[in-house]
Amino acid sequence: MSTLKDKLAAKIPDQRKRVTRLLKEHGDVKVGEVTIAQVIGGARGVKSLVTDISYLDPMEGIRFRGKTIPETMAALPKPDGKDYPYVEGFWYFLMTGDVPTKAEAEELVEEFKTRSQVPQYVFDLLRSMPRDTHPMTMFSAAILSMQRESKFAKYYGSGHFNKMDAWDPMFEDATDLIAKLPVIAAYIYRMKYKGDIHIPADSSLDMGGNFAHMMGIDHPYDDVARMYFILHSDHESGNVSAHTTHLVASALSDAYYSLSAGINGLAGPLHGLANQEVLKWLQGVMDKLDGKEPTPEIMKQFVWDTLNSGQVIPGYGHAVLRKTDPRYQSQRDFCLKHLPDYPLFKYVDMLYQVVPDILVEQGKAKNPWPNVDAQSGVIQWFYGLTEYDFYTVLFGVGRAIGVLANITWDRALGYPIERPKSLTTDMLEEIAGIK
Ligand code: HAX
Repeated sequence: MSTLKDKLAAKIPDQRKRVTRLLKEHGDVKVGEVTIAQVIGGARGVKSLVTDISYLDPMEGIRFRGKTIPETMAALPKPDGKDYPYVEGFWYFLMTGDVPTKAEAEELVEEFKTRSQVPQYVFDLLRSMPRDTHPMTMFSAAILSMQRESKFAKYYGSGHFNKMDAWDPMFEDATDLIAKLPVIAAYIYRMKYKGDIHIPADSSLDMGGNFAHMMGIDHPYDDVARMYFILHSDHESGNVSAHTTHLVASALSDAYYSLSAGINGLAGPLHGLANQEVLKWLQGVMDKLDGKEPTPEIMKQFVWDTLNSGQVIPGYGHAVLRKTDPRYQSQRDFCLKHLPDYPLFKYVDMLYQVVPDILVEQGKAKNPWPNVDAQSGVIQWFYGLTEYDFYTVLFGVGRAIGVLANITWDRALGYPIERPKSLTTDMLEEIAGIK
């Protein structure tokens, strides 16, 4: 048994006690009320999920296990000479809430290598799909195709399933998946965009380093990968990809079914696909300007034209956040350090200067500030990854870390099948007193 699994096993009983006490002794205490606007409006703000892995404060932004992004990056062990932490150590941190030592993170690096072999049939499946299939469709299909490997599903079908032990095979599936996802992502990328010429994994490298190597992009792209996977991992439980993964897993579907479903949600343009949309939109602006640097006036006009044509400004606004997303800020800091004079970064920065005021003037968006997706594409573009329809796959590799940690804990705490109640429009009218 690995050190991480031992640690997890030791933590689960206490957490079970806390949850059981809340349920049994305080189950009737109200946590809020639900309005008709919330029922119709996508359950916005309804407090009906629980997770200890991350928390999103509207003004402060995300905290992973209680730590802000800068605190997380500073606390976690890093490979020698690198600026960003081991992704494997971050997985340990999300799972346990404890910062691993460098030795513990490196032990996981080795363990991930033993789990990273992707079955040949996954590559065969990817190769059988039309080459112009969206990479998110390929990514989701690849994950789903591996469902036959699920240890959780085998355990469930073994005839001696015990709810109290179900976290163990879920943990196994989750770890297997995270170890394989960068290999699958890099394979899709090189098959679709790099002449189908593949670069074998380098077993001396950690996840971020190996991903950059398999993508064929030099340092500091390894640090970009570490930063990117960590930043995109978790954003509490209500967002579409996290909630979908949790919802599907609540039916005791295994991690493969659940993650594939969550990835499909991430592929929506109002969610993860927004990062591709930002770059597509910016490229459109650049083309129209024929490479000339835009003035704020010209940029404002493009923003208004987009809004007036009925579209949203991708990368701006958020369902929970009410300030600049610290994930945006973190990537902006990276840009200021590594690519301050890059023209595309200047476009992105000019958007930051003009969009919030325009969204406020338009008066619709509750949050006029940029989210994570407004800044991430420019970094990828700078390092040669200009195929923007691939960006959401990168997001998906990162998001998997958070949602898989969550569904492992879902099983550890025995959370039940999710089943909110629906009403009819007639009933809402009666409740409103208009019928
Ligand atoms: N541009 C134009 N209009 C916007 C807007 C934006 N960036 N953000 C919100 N609005 C509009 C909404 O479309 C809505 O209009 P209607 O009343 O006509 O329907 C109105 O403002 C109120 O919306 P809201 O309450 O502020 O926002 P929601 O919680 O409904 O939606 C979204 C949150 C992120 C989906 C929204 O801000 C949006 O569409 N943003 C652009 C797409 C985007 O960047 N998505 C990625 C978000 C982060 C993420 O999940 N990453 O994966």
